[in-house]
Amino acid sequence: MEKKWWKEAVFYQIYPRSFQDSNGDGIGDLKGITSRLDYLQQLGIDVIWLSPVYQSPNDDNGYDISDYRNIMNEFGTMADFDEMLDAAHERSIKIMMDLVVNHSSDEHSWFMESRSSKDSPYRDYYIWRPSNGGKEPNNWGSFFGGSAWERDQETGEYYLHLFSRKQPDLNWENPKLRNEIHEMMAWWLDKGVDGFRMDVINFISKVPDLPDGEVLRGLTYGNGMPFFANGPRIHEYLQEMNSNVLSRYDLVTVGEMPGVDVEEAKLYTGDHRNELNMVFHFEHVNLGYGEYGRWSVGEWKLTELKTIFSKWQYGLEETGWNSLYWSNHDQPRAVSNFGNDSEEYRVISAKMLAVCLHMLKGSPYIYQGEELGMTNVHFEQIDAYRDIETVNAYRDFCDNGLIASDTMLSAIHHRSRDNARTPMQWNGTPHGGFTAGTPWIEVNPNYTAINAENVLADPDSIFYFYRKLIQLRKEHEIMVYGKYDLILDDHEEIYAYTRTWNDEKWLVICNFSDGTPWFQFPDSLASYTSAAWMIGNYAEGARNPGSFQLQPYEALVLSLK
Ligand code: TEU
Ligand code: CA
Repeated sequence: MEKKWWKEAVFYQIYPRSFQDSNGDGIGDLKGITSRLDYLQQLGIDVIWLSPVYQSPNDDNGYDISDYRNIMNEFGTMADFDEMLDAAHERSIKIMMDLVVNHSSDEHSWFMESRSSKDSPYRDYYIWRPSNGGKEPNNWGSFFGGSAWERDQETGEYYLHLFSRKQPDLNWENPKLRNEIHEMMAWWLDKGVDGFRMDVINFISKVPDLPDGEVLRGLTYGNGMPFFANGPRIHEYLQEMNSNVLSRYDLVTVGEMPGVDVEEAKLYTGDHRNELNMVFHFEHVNLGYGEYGRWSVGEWKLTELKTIFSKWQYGLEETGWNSLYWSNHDQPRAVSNFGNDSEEYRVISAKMLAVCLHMLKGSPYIYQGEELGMTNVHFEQIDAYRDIETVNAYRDFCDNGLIASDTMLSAIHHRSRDNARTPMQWNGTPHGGFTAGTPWIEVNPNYTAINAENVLADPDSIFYFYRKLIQLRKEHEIMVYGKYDLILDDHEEIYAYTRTWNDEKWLVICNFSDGTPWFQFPDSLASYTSAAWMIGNYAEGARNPGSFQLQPYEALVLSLK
């Protein structure tokens, strides 16, 4: 197993729109981020993954890019970006950019050229098809509702958009387009950025004849996933990108990949594959999804979570590398989704989740506010929501009666992407200190209790607990490189595993319940006679190997001898 800086690093995701506003317009910006770098340095993170800051009409908050080489007006200027990059580097913090190249904005000059005529030299930068007897070219639905095709008036043909109609898919079959993307990436890397998180990068190769997808009961549109997720030329495109651009720099890459499985991930991240360093898979965040995906909220079992994580841990043991995350800007808050956000258990369960994730083998990602234990928001009115996916889904599912509106609102409380997008809660002043103006989306009303100022003043806080975990990672190679082994596979409350590195063995025990189950050393660990405490979310103290009772949401790590 090769040692790499990005395996040892801890990542922190910033969603710039919601991080820190510096000029009172209610929208987070680059100067705001720069002003908070000391805070991040104090936390101890190594790399910032910056959600998109490029020029964009913001149909999907920057995931619709109209100019890849300019900064979004609302976020500031290129000079502000350069200043932020330098200020981060001065603090030994790297910047990983979001790269959104499955699609652009319909306001990108390429698309405006492309739609202008069938003979445009840019026509083939996008995916155009004639109508199918007056209808869309195929039955695919878009992720944000409706058909994945839009008829364009100029030429009467349809263009493909897997996301909103303002996010036309780029045509990677065209070598000229691929070359443009490579040059743009090199331009940013030459500027000094340290890597890319690649948005839905496993969608860029489509099965060329674009066959119809299966239509689920009650739905209007078909599922195109089998024809564009991990498509026929995906590995060729990534290897080409690697040889033309990535291999020329010391950088980190992570591909966001809905629908990826561990076998595919071995190909994407395998040691001699020359593709990417890591992927983001969706298996654990899709737990409890039902008939209508995230809008059907079901139960999940701890054994399911353990099975998923273990499959990925063992699967990428010999080759490749895992990314580890509980949440991001598309997911509910970690503590609300996987822990317990009640007043009684919020802090303790947030710390337990931190232990569970950071002790796994892979590179951990912290989503902004996770270090405060920020929770889901429960807006009472649909009008308070801003996210295009949430707003469209409410319309689509409620208008035709597939889901009753109060059931839908409750699903939104559990699963809306806006749970992650309410502003960072910096202090107890109005709007949580995020802005002096009116925020683009309301702050979670619990900001008076849950905020950065409070956690910084409390030595026992979630913030300092994360800091300790990050510190521990710097001091103990076992946390990065140690082999993972699951124990107590069938336990429904406790997730326990060991890490092994040379002659060291660590035992990680996490109680995912509010009960007080007994932990019983398995036979495989019977030869160990002492257990030194490394970290835990209850009082410090060695444990005697054998059996002991856990507190609600207790997590502890023991070094066995
Ligand atoms: O997300 C891709 C994706 O498939 C989902 O996570 C998406 O958020 C949606 O919930 C599907 O139901 C990426 C970005 O992370 C997301 O913010 C963008 O909206 C999307 O791609 C399009 O660029
Ligand atoms: Ca601003």
